[in-house]
Amino acid sequence: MRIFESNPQSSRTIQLRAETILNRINELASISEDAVSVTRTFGTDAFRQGSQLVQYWMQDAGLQTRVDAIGNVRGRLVSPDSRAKTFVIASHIDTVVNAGKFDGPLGVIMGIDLVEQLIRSKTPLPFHIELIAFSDEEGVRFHTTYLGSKVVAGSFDTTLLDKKDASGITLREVIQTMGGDVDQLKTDAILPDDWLGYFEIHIEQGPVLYERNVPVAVVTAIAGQKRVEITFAGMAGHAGTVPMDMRQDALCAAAEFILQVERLAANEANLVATVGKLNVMNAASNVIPGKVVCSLDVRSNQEMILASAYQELHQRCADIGQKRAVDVDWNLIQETSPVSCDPTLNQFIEQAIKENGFEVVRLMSGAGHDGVPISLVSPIAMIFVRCYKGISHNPLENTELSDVAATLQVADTFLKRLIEKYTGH
Ligand code: HGY
Ligand code: MN
Ligand code: MN
Repeated sequence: MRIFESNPQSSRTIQLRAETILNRINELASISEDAVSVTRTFGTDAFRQGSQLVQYWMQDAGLQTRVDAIGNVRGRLVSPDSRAKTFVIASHIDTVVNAGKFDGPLGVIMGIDLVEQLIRSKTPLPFHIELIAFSDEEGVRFHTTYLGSKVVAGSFDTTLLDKKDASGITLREVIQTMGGDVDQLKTDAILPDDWLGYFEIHIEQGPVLYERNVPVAVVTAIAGQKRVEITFAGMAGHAGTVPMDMRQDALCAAAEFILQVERLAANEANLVATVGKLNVMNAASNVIPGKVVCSLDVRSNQEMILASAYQELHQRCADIGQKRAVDVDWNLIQETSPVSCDPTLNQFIEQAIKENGFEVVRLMSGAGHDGVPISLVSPIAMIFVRCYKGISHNPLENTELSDVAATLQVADTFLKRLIEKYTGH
């Protein structure tokens, strides 16, 4: 049975598809919370505007769409077999602050294109396909990641509903403002028995493909991570009158800790650790900082290394606080274990990479992805796409047209082979 009638693989067609994808990337990137950067964080007006555009593209492709209670935009292509399982193709449309254009949207917009080809070719599907634009992978607003994919995976923690953002608005209020019903969160999950698999296309966000001059890679695993919020509480004081040996300087305590974080991670392979946020409360140049809040992000693809680094940093933080008479409040915000991608799905991806004449590169992901919570209920697979010097979470983030085209070829082949396998051909 011919899977694709019109040949989407012809280079002209592929080129046109890739151009459309890049145009849409730019169109979505033009929707932002501010005029100078790409920022669309969970539940903001810009986020909702972006979601509406993505939902329009999904509808235009011929999908039945809906927005679920957590704000995921979902498009469904049903199989003639009502008992079929569901294969999810997804990524996220929320961004970090001052983001690049590709982290998240590339996977969603390419997913729409891939499914549109299946619709156009009238391929009878042996499984349902659900395309999902997740609403909060980055966790910028509430400092908790994967809110959208946790709802779809059925692991959303409803105690988070009362979590407040920096302006004191709760997650519950944001969901309701977006028109969501928090009582729906449970029913928005895809049931464990209904999952066939999960597939995400995402920029590598690292330098390997750029250095090796290869357009795509298959992802073998996703690193585990722990995110902590740490409050250093010392004693605010007059910068001119308090002798140096009598100070309880919260910022110096934090600074000593931050350098210890860097030193520990720099000396341990398979470990990265970052302090990305630092807030000096009631800051003034002539005031000894009394209270400082910082973030800590620790990651490893090895559970043991992650756990021992976390313990070590926790202890060092307490020791610094004790030495400086600064109280330390250590608040673990979220943690995920390292997850493996599915070997069977990865074999299909590797086969598709070879069939299209590319070198097979296998990469572990240091970045977290929505496949992490999904991996608890479904086999997951990811394709990484080369990006400029591996730069991401930065406006310089970029992927070339030719790499989008190469990824389309590989992803088309991957889906074609998967459909053949489940159609029994
Ligand atoms: O932080 C990450 O790993 C991802 O960008 N959410
Ligand atoms: Mn991402
Ligand atoms: Mn990201």
